Amino acid sequence: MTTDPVKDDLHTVFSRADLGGDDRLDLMEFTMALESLGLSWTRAETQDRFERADLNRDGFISYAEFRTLLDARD
Ligand SMILES: [Ca+2]
Repeated sequence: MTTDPVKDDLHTVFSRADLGGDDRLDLMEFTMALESLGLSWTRAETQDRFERADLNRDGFISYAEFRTLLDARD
């Protein structure tokens, strides 16, 4: 339970995009998450953000990495 609606929304977006249910997003799932946030990045931008967001370079975006990416956006 949290009182932070933005955090709740982000977690909902993350969970819905996480089709594999493994608490991490691959590039396709990551793209879906961005689309549901209304972020219209090109394929190249999405790929670039994905690689930047993947801080531990495991090829997937964890929720912590997802949060870090979105907290850092302008
Ligand atoms: Ca990662």
